[in-house]
Parts: sequence; structure tokens; C-alpha cells
Amino acid sequence: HHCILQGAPLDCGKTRRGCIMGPDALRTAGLAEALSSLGHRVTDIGNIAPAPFTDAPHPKLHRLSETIAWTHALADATETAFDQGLPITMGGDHALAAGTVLGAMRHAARQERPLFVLWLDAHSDFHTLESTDSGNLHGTPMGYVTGRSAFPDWPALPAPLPYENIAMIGLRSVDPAEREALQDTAITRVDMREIDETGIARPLGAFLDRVTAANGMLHVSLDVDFLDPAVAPAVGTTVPGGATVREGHLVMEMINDSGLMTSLDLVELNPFMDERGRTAELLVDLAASAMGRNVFDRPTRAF
Ligand code: DIR
Ligand code: MN
Ligand code: MN
Ligand code: MN
Repeated sequence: HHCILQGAPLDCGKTRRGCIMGPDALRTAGLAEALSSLGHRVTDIGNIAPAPFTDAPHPKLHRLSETIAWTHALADATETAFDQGLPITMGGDHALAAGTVLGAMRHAARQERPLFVLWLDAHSDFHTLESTDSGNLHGTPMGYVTGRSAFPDWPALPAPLPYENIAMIGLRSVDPAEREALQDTAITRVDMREIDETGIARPLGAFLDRVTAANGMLHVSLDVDFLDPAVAPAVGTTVPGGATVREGHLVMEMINDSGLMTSLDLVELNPFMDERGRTAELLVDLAASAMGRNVFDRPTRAF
């Protein structure tokens, strides 16, 4: 593969600051070198920047105009990156996924292939601009790309992302309004209890099989808080009871085996909260697993 690394140092999706340093922490932890050592060609195109925005305060939504400006810039940059290779977006908080998923949606539409999204997160980030209690827009990207309500002034969607094409894995912090809305959709929702009961391979394998059957493209969005805070402390919204290091790697190894991943986000890393870069290093290792690092090759197997 030709991996296109793009920095997205946006920090506007919530009030706690620090994700602005995420791209440089991932660079420092050796993301490009890890991917090169697996035989991939790697180009770091530097950081994306939003067009100038007017910082008009909104009564409820935190840094709305800045987030909209980032969404435009990241959708355009991601769509362009697909012409060169596999876009890997180094966040930045999860508000960036509004842009990267939109860019992937545009690219998939041009290819006339369906886009699927694997959302690895403690949270569903399925709020609308009306339903969010916190006003933090990192809780809204899945609400936006599915078109479940109007996002005035945000870029228009080519078509809404179908609920059937989404799997959320790792859920353990879903707000009441999100829960009620999610239960009425065909989004695949895998909470930590299901992972405890069946293992993470079964629901993930079933989803990947569906992507394969549809000849789909697969966008993977990895939020640091998918992982347990004991192993990945550098995130503003820690939720206990998350995925283990091995569960994280198994997901990424299965993604690599599937050959399906066409774009990847690494989001919510807050290096200000890290313990000597360990969370950044874990993200680099997980990205390497998604791109082919393993102990031994395995014959492809069905789940
Ligand atoms: C939380 C989002 N449900 C909110 N929290 C997130 O503020 O709406 N944390 N996404 O990572
Ligand atoms: Mn635009
Ligand atoms: Mn998230
Ligand atoms: Mn989260």
C-alpha cells in the first residue's frame, strides 16, 4: 500500500484541550517508520488546516463554526488522498470523522462501491445538533454522516451513510438520546458485554463478511477510549471496562487479514495526559497490526 498520513490537529470537538498535539505524538512514536518497516510506501503530507472561520459563539454548541470549517477541509483532503493511496488521519478529536467519513463517502460514490464504517469507540457519537447535552461536537459525527437530522451549513452528503453499513464495537457510554435513536436503526451495536460473552472476533468477523459480500470499502475509525484506560490513559473521556491490548490487536489483525480497509482514523489521543508516550506507541502498534504486522501469517479463516 501507499499510506497517506495526514495530520488533523483539531481540538474543537470538546472542551478539554490537548488533541492538537496528537499528530505530532503519533509522528514521534514512529507511525511512518512502523508502516515503512512492513513494506509500505509512506507519505506524510503534513497537517491539514481549516479555511478561516468566524468564531461566532453559539448558545449551546462548542466551537461550531470551527468544526464546520474542519469538516470541509478534511472531507476535501481525504477525498484527494484516496487518489494517491490509503488515507490515515492522525487526530485530533473525533469531530474529525465528520470530514474523513464524508471524504470516504464521496470517494466510494465515485467508485460506485458501498462504504462501510467500523466505529471502534466507547461512545456511539450519534448525537444530532439538537440531542447533544454537552454541546461537544465530537459526539455527533455519526449523527451527521447518517443524515439522521439536519446539520445546517455543514457540507452536503452525497447520500446518507446507510445504517446497515455501520458497526460500532466497544460501546459502554451511550447517552439516553443516542440509545433510544440507535435502537431504532440497523446499526450493528456491539457493547462490552457482548465482547465479554462471545469474544470480539465473532461480531467483527460477521461484519467483515458482510463488507466482503458487498464488495465494500471500509473506513475504520479508532477512538483511543475504545481501549481500557489502564492501557490507554491519554484520552479526555476515559471509560473503564474497555478493550484489552490483545482485543485491540485482534481487531486490527482481522482487518488486515480481510484486506478490506481503505481508510483509517486514529483519534482522541491527548498527549498532554499520556504516560511517556505509551498511548501513542500503542496506537502506532495497532495501526501496524492493521497494516500487516503479526507474529506468524495465518491461513484465512471464517468466523
Ligand atoms: C458524549 C460524547 N456522549 C457527548 N463523548 C465522547 O458529549 O455527547 N467521548 N465522544 O469520546
Ligand atoms: Mn467543501
Ligand atoms: Mn468517539
Ligand atoms: Mn469515545
